[in-house]
Amino acid sequence: MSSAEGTADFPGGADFPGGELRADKPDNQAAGQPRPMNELLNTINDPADLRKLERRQLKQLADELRTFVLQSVSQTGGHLSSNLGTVELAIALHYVFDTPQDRIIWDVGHQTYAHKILTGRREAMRGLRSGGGISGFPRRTESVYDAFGTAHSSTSISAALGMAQAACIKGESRHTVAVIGDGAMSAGMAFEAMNNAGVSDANMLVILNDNDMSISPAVGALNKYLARLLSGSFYTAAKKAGERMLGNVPTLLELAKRMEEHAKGLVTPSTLFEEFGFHYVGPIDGHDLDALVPTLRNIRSLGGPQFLHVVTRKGQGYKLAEADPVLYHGPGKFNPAEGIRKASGGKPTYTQVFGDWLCDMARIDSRLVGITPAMREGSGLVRFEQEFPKRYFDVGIAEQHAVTFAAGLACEGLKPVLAIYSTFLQRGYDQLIHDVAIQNLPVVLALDRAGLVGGDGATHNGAFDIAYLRCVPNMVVMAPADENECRQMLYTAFRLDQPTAVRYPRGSGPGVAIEKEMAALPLGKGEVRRKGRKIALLAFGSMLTPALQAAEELDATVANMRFVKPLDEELIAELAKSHEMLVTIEEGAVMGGAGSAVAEALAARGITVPLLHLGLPDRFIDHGDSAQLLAEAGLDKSGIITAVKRRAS
Ligand SMILES: Cc1ncc(C[n+]2csc(CCOP(=O)(O)OP(=O)(O)O)c2C)c(N)n1
Repeated sequence: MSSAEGTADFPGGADFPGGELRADKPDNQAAGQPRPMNELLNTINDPADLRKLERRQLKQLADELRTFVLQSVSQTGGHLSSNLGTVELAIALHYVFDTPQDRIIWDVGHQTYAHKILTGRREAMRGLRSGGGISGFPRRTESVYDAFGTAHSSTSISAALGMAQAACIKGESRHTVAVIGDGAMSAGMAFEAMNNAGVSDANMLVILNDNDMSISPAVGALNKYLARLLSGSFYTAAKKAGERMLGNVPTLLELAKRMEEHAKGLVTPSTLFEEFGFHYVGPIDGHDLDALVPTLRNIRSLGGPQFLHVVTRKGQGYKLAEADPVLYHGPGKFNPAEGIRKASGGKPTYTQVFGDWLCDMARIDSRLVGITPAMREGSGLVRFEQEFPKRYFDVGIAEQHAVTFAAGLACEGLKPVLAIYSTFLQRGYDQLIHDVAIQNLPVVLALDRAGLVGGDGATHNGAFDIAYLRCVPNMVVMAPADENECRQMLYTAFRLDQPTAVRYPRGSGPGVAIEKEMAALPLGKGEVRRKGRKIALLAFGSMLTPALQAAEELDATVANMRFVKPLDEELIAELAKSHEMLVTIEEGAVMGGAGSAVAEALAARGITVPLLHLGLPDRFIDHGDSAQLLAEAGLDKSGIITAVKRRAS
């Protein structure tokens, strides 16, 4: 059993043979008597309750909590592997630190379910990620224990440093802790913060939660460095070097040798973080409460920037997730005893349409290279990596770098296709303007999750790309109305000699047959899909389907605009002349969006016509069911009809 709905980060759903629950046996359970369900967990309504427990009880609590997380996520969908990996860490942090007075900032925040459950949201987990329910990420408005709102990665160290410095300035004595994964640690922003924090005397602790995974296997030199830190041989060498250091007074020759070793980073495994000015402790087992609790207590008594390296395992305690943490990163609902089962049949998602196009195009044109900032699965690049490993680049969680890296490739005559979520391109905006657009480089941006994403909520909605892209000179921006148009637009984009974005929504489209044959669309041309009277609906991308439905009742003309930029100004002028009202409809922020572009075009030609702009309102849209959220925003058939009738009356 599985729902096709995974997290927005991840599609969810694939075949897996029968599963098995593996909660590690609690200590005293071996003796016989089964315990009441959630015996301890049910007594924890906030961390003060947790701090009343004896240390020896924490293991039982961890077992109960882990089982609760698994059961809960299997019923709501959400992030699983990462949350099974942070159970002990969440317990130890709230046990040792005086939360909420002390601040814990979770990076990304997708791994905070145990933290949520321990901080008064056990029952609320039932409504996780659904309309009106709690968020899948930390939210300051949701709980005082959520010290900082997150969902995009690698912000925790900066925020923690800000809070630690604020405490200093205000003369408040408290601890600030950032918990960051090895994937998130690979982003430039994390290092910018380390660079800043290391020379401060801020009392802050950075905990590196190292599970050797991003969503898919972690990539990059930092990852290799961390692996080296953990490798036995490196430790042995470092230990021996340390022993020699502590031995007899060294000769000059030995000193010179040690200096060389030190310069090479061979003497102490903590070189990198210590060179940044942090006091490094670790690595320790992040599932061993007997190691975590005393270590955190010790560190709590130290001043200045501290760095604790903990090693955890994604999916810990649930066999199937341990074996395939990628599959269980962000599943939909599933039966824990069976594991995730692929939802059979169904329409292809836009992500799949993109992935198939990429492979087909790569076969035709050897200049094509594919780039993902750590979203291989979510962006549909799994097959491309297998078929074209040398032309595939996972650059880590590094959107800024990804954009400029694409620019570099384009400078040398390659044709980079950057697969990136609309929301994450926000990170690479200056790079897009400064490195790609000013130099008019032919980079294709395959913008997935453009529009509302559902369960992941406001942080992940692709609401702003139309507005932030269309104002950039040299950009071409297209929005496909169906799957086949998506394929043809990607092809069109690839053939252009300038930066081009194709923005498509999460999930599947109307189910139009996909033509294998690729043909370029005329640049900046829309098409009339239905002829009606008085009212013309100008639909962009995904909004064509509800526009056509609404048009039946309104007897309206419907244009599939296809291009946000360049706009089909001729078509707009024509429709303005032949209709009494124009209605623009887009799945993007209405302010500065495609509708604004239409208004600007009309104004530039001195055409006045009653105009109605439908799109996402000027407020952040929370998590919930995508279709319902669209309806609430008035972007479904009945919303369009109501808005048009209201305006026309
Ligand atoms: C800026 C940004 N890019 C991409 C993502 C998508 N994303 C969510 S979790 C994740 C992996 C995080 O890996 P890590 O920090 O190691 O945490 P883990 O899940 O392994 O505990 C990614 C890439 C994101 N949230 N933010």
